[in-house]
Amino acid sequence: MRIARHTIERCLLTACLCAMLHGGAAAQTTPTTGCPQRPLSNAVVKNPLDLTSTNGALKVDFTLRSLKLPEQFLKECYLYETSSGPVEAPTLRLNPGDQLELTLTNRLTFVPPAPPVGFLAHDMAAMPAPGTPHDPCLGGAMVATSTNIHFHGLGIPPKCHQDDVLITGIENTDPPFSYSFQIPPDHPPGMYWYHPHVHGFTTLQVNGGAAGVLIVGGMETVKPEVAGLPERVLVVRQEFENPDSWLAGPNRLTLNFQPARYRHRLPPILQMKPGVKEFWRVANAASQAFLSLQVLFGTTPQNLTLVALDGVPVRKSVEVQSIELPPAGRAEFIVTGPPSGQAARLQTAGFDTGPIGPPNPTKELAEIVATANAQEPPAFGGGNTIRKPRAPTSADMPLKARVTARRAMYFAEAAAGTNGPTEFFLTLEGQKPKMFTMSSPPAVVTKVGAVEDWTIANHAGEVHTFHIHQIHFLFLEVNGKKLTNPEWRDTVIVPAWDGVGPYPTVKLRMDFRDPRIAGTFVFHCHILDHEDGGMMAKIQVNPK
Ligand SMILES: [Cu+2]
Repeated sequence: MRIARHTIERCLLTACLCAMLHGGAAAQTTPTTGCPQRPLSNAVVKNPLDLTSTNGALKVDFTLRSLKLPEQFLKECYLYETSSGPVEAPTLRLNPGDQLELTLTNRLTFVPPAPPVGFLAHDMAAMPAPGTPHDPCLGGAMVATSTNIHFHGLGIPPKCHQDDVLITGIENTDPPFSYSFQIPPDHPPGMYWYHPHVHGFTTLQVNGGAAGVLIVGGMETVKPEVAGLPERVLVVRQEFENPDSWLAGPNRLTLNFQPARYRHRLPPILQMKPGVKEFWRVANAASQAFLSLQVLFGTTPQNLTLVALDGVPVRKSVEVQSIELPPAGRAEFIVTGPPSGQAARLQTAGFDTGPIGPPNPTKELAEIVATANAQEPPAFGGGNTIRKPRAPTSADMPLKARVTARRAMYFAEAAAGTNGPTEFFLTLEGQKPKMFTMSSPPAVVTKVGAVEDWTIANHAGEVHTFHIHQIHFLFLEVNGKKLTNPEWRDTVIVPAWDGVGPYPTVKLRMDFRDPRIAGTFVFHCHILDHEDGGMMAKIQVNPK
């Protein structure tokens, strides 16, 4: 039996447990590798391909592949076949009430030369018995070539074939795997995203580019000011020179796969018509980078009209000059094109990640060029006759609801042994700090109908981000200070501890009232190397 080289390498790490697991499967198939060319530097930025539902349904076939050429960044790509060849990471557009049927064929081949920290501790528990026919709904090997999909932010059930990451493990030898779910008819309109969520390997796959956008239609019915504006979909990703990307190292940002200004590379070009408004929808699909988005004319930050955060329209659109987006955050806003001849740019103004946080400097994401014959993206929402989505209102917000439980938890880091690698923890007060493993028991047990206040502290000298699957929460307070306009979020920044003062905290109102979200799912830090490193916990929501 021929055993693939990566299997041998992995076996050296795992005392050949994985050879038993693979049962020779890796030797039987030679998955086709390859990803399409990504755009070159300094080109005009284009929206990803749109795949739009018709008659209440969207059917999509994806193949996930990888490619690593010498001296090039790793590619992990969601491929969609079109008549003119494969296209990477299209935007999925569905309306509330629509059904998504997505088939994923996993043909990943890339295995990094070194295992992620804590690999054995995390992943052995998920292995099926040797010789057992593989059922992706019973977990998998959870190796670098395993995968699954998380639909970040959607309020859908935590079930295999819908939005589960605890038992779903699709191997690169498995037949096509189907995801099938309904966007709830009362789902808010906005920008969501899909990405792999294989514990221990999420960083690698997302850094390789495996991420795309899902847009729930109807924003124009809630925010009429965006109707008819040219609509841009912008996805910021982060690539690391070292594909063992849980190790910090040189990295760059990309905008719709085009490198942002990096070393000698010139930035992408956003063409706009002078003085004309556009509707921008930006997803931060970086594994580690915090964005502080600004549009500058010369050196002057411009007003941006913020209409939605994390896929939910804000209650009142506001003018801002800077939008902070943690990894996984999304912002939707209106931008006015610069006057003709005016130098302008889209940048991230940098972010202070704390005394021990990684560098997160100012970076130019794109040069904005105002020209009368600009290549504008298509107008948004023209002639759309979807059923009216339910706009979130203050009545939906459990601001005055009876709080059924209060919980406190904290992010913490520690070196393993005296000089070992950093271990990452997310721990409920009163529980023992443990790195997450797939077999960890739920840290929180609650039931449908609960409305809980969670206070999340940061005991580490670097920023963390809190994300929970399946639900949104109301962002109520930072460091004990009430926010004047609490909004729905699914990912939130927990500031770094300065090593001297009290631990920074955020207070969130967790809304478990939706009966669709009964089940077991996860909450974690969305800095993906922290998540892979153990900064995650389970919650079990029992049916009412
Ligand atoms: Cu973190």
